[in-house]
Amino acid sequence: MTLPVATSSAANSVVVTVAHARLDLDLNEPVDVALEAMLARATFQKKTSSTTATRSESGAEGQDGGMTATARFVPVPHRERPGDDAQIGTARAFADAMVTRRTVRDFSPDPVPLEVIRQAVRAAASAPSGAHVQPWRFVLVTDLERKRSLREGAEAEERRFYDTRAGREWLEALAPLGTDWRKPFLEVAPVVLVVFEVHAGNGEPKPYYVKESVGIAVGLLLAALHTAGLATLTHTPSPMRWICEVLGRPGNERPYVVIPIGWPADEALVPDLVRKPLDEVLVEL
Ligand code: IYR
Repeated sequence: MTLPVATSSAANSVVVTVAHARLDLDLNEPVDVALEAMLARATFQKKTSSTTATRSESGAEGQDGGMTATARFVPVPHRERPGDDAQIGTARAFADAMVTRRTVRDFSPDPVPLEVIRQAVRAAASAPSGAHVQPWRFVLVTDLERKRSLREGAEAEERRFYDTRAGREWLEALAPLGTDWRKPFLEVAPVVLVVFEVHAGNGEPKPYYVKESVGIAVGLLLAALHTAGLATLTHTPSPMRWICEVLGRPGNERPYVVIPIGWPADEALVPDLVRKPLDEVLVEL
């Protein structure tokens, strides 16, 4: 049997279309691994072509009870299974690297390569999200005027917080961190990345588990930036609605966290905090 075959290629992949089945050959992989994965996908698609999953996506009544979307399923991207020792070593090295991360409040004004931030956002945006809606927006601010506006807005809110809203118990909990209403880092740090939750409206679909999804994305973001050698601070002035206006964001976007990014100032100090030991935070049943 002769099948109609067509190919096209981009920088890192070749797309092979065989009788309407699209197969991607990933040239980032060694050729034998890429070919094996492509053939596995071909077999998988053949096996599942008559049983492709469908699911109801809205309350609109149709013959099958609602609109249906067909998900295309592909095999899990191939990854070699490491041996136990190598795997434990990798996990330990990652943990060792992450425990060296400290929240920094005194930044140098030295610039950072913006491509590092873009790649960290790429990592963040790979996070899992409710119904895969990806309800996040990352706004990268380097413009001094905007950073100054962020500082002014935040300091106005923080004055109210420290003067009246926080209450004694909260202020006592914050005392070891040495924070106050002043937020010079919003102006001094070369980059301020503001992360927004994206809600329905303005052409965006209804998201699910927004805080969980954006929280996971921010975790990946902090890990990526730290791995790249940069210092970060998670800043959450409350309320944060005013930030939409300062940054010209639409009403369906809600500020989630403000992250100054840069190098620590030469004289920067951090509180000498101790992390809870593993046997306190991990319960094994
Ligand atoms: N948002 C204030 C207060 C603050 C609250 C918590 I919880 C912190 O862990 C740190 C600070 C501020 O940024 O100063």
